[in-house]
Amino acid sequence: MFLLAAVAVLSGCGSNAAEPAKPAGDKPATDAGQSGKKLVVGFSQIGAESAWRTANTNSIKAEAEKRGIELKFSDAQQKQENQIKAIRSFIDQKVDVIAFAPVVETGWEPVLTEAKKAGIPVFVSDRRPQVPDDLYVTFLGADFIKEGQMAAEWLIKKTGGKAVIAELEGTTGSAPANDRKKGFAEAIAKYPDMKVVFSQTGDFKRANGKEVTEALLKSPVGNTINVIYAHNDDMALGAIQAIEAVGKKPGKDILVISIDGIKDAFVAMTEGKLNCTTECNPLLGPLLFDSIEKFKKGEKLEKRQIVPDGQFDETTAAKELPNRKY
Ligand code: GZL
Repeated sequence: MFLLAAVAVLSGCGSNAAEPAKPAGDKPATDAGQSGKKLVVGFSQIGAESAWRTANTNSIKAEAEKRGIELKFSDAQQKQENQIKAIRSFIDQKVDVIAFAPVVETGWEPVLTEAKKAGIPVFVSDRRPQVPDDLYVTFLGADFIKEGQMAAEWLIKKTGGKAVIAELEGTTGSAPANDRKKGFAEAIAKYPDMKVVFSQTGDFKRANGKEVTEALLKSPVGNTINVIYAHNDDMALGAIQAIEAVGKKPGKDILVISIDGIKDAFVAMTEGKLNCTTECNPLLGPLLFDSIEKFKKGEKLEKRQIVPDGQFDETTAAKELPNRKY
């Protein structure tokens, strides 16, 4: 099973993700019960905070459509209480499967216990919830600690291990913010001349990334930094606008590195304004629905399915840009 899961994960990675396996004979996916009725999946999405999230939503909706699955989709506008309400509504509607991307790590045990008691399997997409693993079937998504390490390793090479860094953190309490911070900090810990002197959340949003950086550059510490490490491209792109507004050159006076790999980041790298992005693949639709269909057929799934990461920088962006799908 591991090999199958690995193949599924690898084929779902990067911008030229292999076409997902179609259900046999193009019949719509059913609940795999005797009824033959359409499979009904309730999906609680975090929101629409970034271009990554939009690509993730599009992938999930398109894949459900392709497989003839009835998708009940809820956008929580980044509020946990809205996700909990949506999951409770899916339980009341007796959907076949619940899937969700937890906006933050904690606070999920009660509602996932209700889903378990209702006999509805739960699939976790993108971000980790801190719950006992008998409350969900599988968790599929990237390794965010590794992404933080990869960003740091690129920076160590670029700067020779000497940098004064401002960090734009993702949503407070979210797994990607916690882990990207941890992975980056662990990797630079071995370099005494690499210091994070400022760290503040921009909530994964472009406008917030700009506002936080504007305030930073007006502060005394703002004049000491020569690197901005943003937990996602949207905040990095906002920071780039703020750097330009004070007459400095992003990518040169202040290096800018981030994570996601959205198309706008590749454009910024070709313009010399962004130096590196570590790719975190949002196209999770195929793997999510492959996993659900395997589960409904009684196949065993790995509890953790890691979607591999890539990395692109100012030297490789132009060649890759035409391939970017989101
Ligand atoms: C990462 C995902 C993060 C992205 C952001 O898998 O949860 O949320 O890095 C998005 O762009 O808002």
